[in-house]
Amino acid sequence: MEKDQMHFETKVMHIGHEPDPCTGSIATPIYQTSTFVFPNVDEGAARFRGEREGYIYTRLGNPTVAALERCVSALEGAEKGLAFASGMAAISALFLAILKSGDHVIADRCIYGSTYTFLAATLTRFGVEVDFVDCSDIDQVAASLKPNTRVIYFETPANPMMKMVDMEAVARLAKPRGIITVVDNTFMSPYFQRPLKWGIDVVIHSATKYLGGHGDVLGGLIVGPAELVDLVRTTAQKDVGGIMSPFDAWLILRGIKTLAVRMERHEKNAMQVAEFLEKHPAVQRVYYPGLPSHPQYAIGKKQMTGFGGMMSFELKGGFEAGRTLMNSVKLCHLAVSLGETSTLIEHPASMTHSVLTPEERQAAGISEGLVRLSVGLEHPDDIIADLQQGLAKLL
Ligand code: LCS
Repeated sequence: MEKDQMHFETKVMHIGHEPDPCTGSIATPIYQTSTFVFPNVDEGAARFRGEREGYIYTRLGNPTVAALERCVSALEGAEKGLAFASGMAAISALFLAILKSGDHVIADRCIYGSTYTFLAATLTRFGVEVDFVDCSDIDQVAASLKPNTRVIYFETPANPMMKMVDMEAVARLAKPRGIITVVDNTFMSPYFQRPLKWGIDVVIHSATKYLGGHGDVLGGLIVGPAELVDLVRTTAQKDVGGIMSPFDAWLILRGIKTLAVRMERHEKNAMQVAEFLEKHPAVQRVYYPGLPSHPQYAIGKKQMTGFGGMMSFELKGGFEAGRTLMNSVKLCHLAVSLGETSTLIEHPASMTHSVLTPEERQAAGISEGLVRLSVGLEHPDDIIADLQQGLAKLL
């Protein structure tokens, strides 16, 4: 069967997981090596010139890492992929590779804290202009365009407000102007959302989350057009060096085999938890893409095939109520990160988004009392029972 004809559930197990041609090993071997022996000087030189295929040195490419890159790029429907030590290594390398002093970036205000500070504090030191807007309002994006705009960057759904952005509308604005659109697809994974299908140029993943899926590894990926991915590989990745280790690539490849079944269950559990929270008298507001009360519910339905396992919520008692809840849960772990087997609960204002100023958080819609939940794969009744005993203390 041609690989591009396979269903998603088949691709996760067969692309990047081809039996090893040398030994028949059904599990992808971990090529735990720093360097590769050349048969002779001419071959080594040809590989360095890029004239001949073949491995040189693990910072420049490794077979286990390449297997993961093939797998994720196929899942997203992209030409090529590139793996990094973390999501932040992927994001920073992409920007370093494609921007120069004097370029302008439009980014959503509501994004992961370190992505925000990389754009707001680091890139601006090198003469890049950055405007933060609400990308779910296409008129704001259009009004921020400048002749030197090079990139439009956003997350959908966004961390932590679960705000969704109409990818097709943004791509329509960007394409004729030659602006590169970049979407962080960490929250949905390619199982529920494939941004390239809507005209987006580049997709980012923190593979630490749903792709790895088990809370035991950090990683990041960029997927997109071959020319752009090759540019990142031969510049920012080669020279800055934030590469993924072969063992970490192997762990993520192993996790990806169950991506489809995990995402289905994350979503099923999350829907039940969201419905429970929305009805609870101590809860003010729930932000979950699968609830019809979500302000961008229609956009989510259009561009996603499911709603995922992430949500956030406000309690009527504000921050103090949130503190009581987070200190009272026994099954849910009080921890950052997301998209792993166990349910995680955290407080964005003092944790994942504490690097934003209170004014920046307010502009992004992140209240001081917001609580974020990554719904895991436990039995949903147990997750709900744990939240219920914590919420009971607020009544
Ligand atoms: N993109 C998104 C949407 C993220 O949520 C994160 C990390 C990153 C990129 C960066 O990936 P990393 O370098 O950690 O692999 N988000 C985290 C969070 O919400 N809690 O802890 C980390």
